[in-house]
Amino acid sequence: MPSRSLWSCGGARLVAWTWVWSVALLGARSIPANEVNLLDSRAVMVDLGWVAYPKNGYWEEIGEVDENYAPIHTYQVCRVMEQNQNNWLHTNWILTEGAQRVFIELKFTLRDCNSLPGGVGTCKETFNMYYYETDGGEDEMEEGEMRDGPGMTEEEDRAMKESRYIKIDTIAADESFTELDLGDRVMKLNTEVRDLGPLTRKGFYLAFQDLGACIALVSVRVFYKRCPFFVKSLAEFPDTIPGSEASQLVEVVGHCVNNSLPLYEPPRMHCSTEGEWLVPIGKCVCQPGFEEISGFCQVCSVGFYRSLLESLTCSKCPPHSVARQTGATSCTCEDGYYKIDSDPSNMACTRPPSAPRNAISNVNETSVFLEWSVPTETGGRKDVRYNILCRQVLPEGRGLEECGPNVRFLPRRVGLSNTSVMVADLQSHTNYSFLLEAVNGVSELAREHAKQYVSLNVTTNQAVSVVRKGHTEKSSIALSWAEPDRPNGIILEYEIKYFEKEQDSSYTIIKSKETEMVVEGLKPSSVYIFQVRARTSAGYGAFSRRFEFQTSPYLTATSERAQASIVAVAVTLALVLLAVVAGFLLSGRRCGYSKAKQDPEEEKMHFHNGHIKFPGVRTYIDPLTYEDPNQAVHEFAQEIDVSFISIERIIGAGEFGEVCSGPLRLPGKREIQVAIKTLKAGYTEQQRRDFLWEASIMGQFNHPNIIRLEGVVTKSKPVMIITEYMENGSLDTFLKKNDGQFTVIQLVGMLRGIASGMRYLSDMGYVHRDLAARNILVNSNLVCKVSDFGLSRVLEDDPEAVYTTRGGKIPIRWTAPEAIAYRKFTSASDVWSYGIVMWEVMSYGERPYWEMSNQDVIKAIEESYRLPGPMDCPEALYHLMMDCWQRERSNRPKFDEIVCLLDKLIRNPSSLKKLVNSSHRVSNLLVEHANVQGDCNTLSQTVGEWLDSIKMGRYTELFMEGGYSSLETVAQMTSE
Ligand code: ACK
Repeated sequence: MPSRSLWSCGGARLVAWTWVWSVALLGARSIPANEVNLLDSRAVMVDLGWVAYPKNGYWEEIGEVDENYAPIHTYQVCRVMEQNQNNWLHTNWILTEGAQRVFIELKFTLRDCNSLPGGVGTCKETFNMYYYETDGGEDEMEEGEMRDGPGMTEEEDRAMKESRYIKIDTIAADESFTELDLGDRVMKLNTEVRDLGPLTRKGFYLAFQDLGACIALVSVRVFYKRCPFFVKSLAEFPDTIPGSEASQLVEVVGHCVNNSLPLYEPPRMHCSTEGEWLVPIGKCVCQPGFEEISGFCQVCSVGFYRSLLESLTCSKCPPHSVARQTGATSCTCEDGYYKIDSDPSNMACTRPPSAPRNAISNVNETSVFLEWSVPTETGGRKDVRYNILCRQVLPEGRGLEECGPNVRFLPRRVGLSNTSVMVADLQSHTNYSFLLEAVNGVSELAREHAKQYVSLNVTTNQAVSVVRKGHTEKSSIALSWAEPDRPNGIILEYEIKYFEKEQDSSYTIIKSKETEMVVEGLKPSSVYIFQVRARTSAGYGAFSRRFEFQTSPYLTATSERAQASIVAVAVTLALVLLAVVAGFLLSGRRCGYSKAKQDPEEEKMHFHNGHIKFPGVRTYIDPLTYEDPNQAVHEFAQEIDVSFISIERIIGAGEFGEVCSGPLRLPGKREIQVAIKTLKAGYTEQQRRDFLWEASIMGQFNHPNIIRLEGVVTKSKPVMIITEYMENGSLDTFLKKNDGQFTVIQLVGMLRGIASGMRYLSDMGYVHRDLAARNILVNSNLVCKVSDFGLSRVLEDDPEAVYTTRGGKIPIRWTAPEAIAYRKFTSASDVWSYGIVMWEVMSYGERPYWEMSNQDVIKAIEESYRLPGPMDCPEALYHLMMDCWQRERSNRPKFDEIVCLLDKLIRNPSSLKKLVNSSHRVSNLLVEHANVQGDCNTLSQTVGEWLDSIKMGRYTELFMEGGYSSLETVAQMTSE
């Protein structure tokens, strides 16, 4: 094959490469559909004509043909033996065609300097790539201008032109070749791609600067990416050039084609800088009267219809309806059948129901209970309701009169859904006639048809009209009443019902055969309510209306004394309780993690279930307690209209779809930046539920160290969860990126924030189960917020979580031993994880237990080994970590104690000066846990000690008698 493969360089014969092999190695070029070439040196059939400097050119264009006799152009330079090389090669002007970001793909071979005989000193193994943007015209750097500036030396002119160039990168070879490779005919072709942007001019030049390497530029391809014309769900999206920023998304509104319409909102897609269409929102569907078949909208046949955009296909007309033409958007009812507007389009046409059946009555006093059976014919509908017409039968055959407004119908007179009604407050001893009518949704439309009734005749009982008060004493009242005027039978007895006024939840009934009696055993000076009713063989009549009578106001000496002693006891108790509460408040919140006196400035706390609670903290509600998960979502999360959100860029990948960011503009509120978690298309109902689960949990929290939920988008697709935007992303990555950049106080501040968020969660009764730096987000002010409530119950979404032998996934390195062993997840196991987060923070994102296997980690913990103190970690913090890793979970500090201790350390920075003993920092070796307690003790006082400490020791006995024998029980005292 060709002879140019050998060349001579600086006197030494250097075999640079056999370019034909390189070309053969390139293989056939197939360009992806989303790439558009602006320059491809391999596609140029004539000389490339690039400009080299120095003039006589160390960069040399070599034109040859490959094995298929296709011409190829390469540029080569090999000045490895000379000092101070500065050889430039400039391409021709490359038009951007409107692209703001372009990609440069270089294929080249490079000689290994070590393999050169004696050239090592001057030989280089890299070269530089530059660009220079210009619109062309007068600003354009014409070919040859590089060397021909008027009135300048060639050197000056060149320096001036080169200074316009901006460096893209230094290019090094992944693989360089030696003479041996040539001997073995092994070609080491390198491919490097760089991107360039944002570009603002019409075009640019590329330049390659050689500083003394042996290079062959085999191919240079410059291209941009675009999102190609695309049809999705009947929506067309045009060819789109992406934005200029690396992760920018360009929103494109699609156009509905072929008898289709947008469903809910115009279809949108997002064009990424990689030339991919992402995050589809909305879609087109066939218009009513059409259905989609093989990507086209086709008209519905006769007898079929399609009315709703949401339905997919044309449906057969429902029973008792017809569609006589093609393309029907609805069907019409047959004669005698009807439909109302609210009937779904797929519902049959229906008729009014027949009459109710088997009506019966049951009289009780002046009430009547009416009951009946459902009609035989419901008319094909489920919305059958019943109406009652009540009429009084007038005496002496004077006919019927509609019942007055005083008669009550329970639950109501019309629109009854059950087959019974109670009619109350009728006149006593009177005849009534009731008509029961069955109606349904289409009864109104079918008015021409006679109503269908059943009728019932009823006679009511009679009530006592007036009750009078007789002689009254401090504990008794004499009552009398008149017999009803027209009893429907012989009166067998009277019932007297009474109760103390406003205490009608309990009452007393006594009986009398007479029309008078003395009611005894009443409280002095108290108002009582009395009612009387009569009983005949037909049953009880109605109770009389209520009568109020009061007993005499006379107190005996003994009763006064008793009352005084009750007051005294109550006052004493109140005082004691006041003292207790005051004691708690005055003594300040006990840090619980140090015996030092409390700081009077700390917030006031309530005691609840043995731990301190912020006032007003609610309890977390497990969304599982909702039968319908959608209800839980909407109970805790606000629905946001998708039009208020703009997706601007992708910030990561979540378990269910992309995580994006962009502004949220709620009406009447200022615009804020939000993170948008999307649920990818094609999800199952279960996935949708799991995805929205996080929102149902997050929406219950409101704390500055818990990621805030802005709302959800569930009414359009894709389903989204919108949260506040955290500029610095997740804590582990953030720390790794900023290794060693923060002061200890800044790090402790971050830890304090996380502990405060966790204190809030534990007070709410929520156990996180996956607390780790990767699940903490950081904002621009370094505020850390706990996040990832996704499936924290099952941890499916955490790549760190692995399946345990007991089933369920657990992130071993972060999890307390009892949670790994028998899934005992509590706030105390969250405290263990918090200790690991402390370690992650203090070691700037190092992986806990490094590359040890999960099994080794479990074993080491079991054998009482723990992580060593991170480099430069204050001893006080390491003590706290070690306490979080106490085997016995009750010995671990509580989150409120942790917050308290961290606050103390922040207030007293000198306490952070002492760093961990170097013996704790033997590289990556674990250390044995020695139950380090330092100066931190948990609440271990007795009630007596505690009362002594608040100068109330004399009440110890009282507390013991009251059953308050431990501080836990004291803490559970309520204000009552
Ligand atoms: O480490 P990161 O940048 O922070 O990458 C992940 C990615 O999305 C997948 O979860 C980032 N992320 C999640 N939620 C938010 C948020 N609210 N604000 C900013 N970035 C977020 C996370």
